[in-house]
Amino acid sequence: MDDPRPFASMLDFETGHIDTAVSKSRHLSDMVSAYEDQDAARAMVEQGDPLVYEVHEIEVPRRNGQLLSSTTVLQPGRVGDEYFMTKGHFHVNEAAAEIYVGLRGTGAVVLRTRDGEVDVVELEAGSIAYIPPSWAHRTVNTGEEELVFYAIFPGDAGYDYETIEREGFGTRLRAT
Ligand code: M6P
Ligand code: ZN
Repeated sequence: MDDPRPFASMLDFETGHIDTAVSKSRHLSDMVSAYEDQDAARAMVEQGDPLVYEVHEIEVPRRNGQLLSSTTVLQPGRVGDEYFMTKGHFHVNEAAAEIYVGLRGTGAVVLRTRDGEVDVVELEAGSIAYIPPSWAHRTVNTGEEELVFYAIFPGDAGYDYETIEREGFGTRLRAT
């Protein structure tokens, strides 16, 4: 991909849509193993396979020096008592940090290091959450409306999903 010319995109704070973005959807069938109660997840998949979240990304070259950004629209819902969440990932480039800006809804970012240290940071409209280098991150919607946030991260961050699929985050956010 060529270096882009300067440009501006339009972000709708309500829906999270970005006019220039490329979008992807994740349904529950894409992430059954992320939930503790996998029988409950499979039953929900059979009953219609709900949409869990969409990501709308402004595409730029995936290179050092570029900044990728995206909105995530995470649906409210639960699998058993565990709230809907994103898959979560480490960056392949361990030096790459990330910033989330909360636009709508209420939830949290769950983070962990490779050594298994865990942290949780609240995310709501107006929050600016800082994800330091080397911390895996997953967002969780603990509210009753969509959780919408904008993420900014280095073009060469990369996604390591496998470690989380194997080891999880070491903590789960549940309805009480
Ligand atoms: C945020 C950013 C994206 C990420 C998305 C969904 O928008 O961190 O890079 O893709 O959340 O999270 P995941 O990739 O873990 O499914
Ligand atoms: Zn990331």
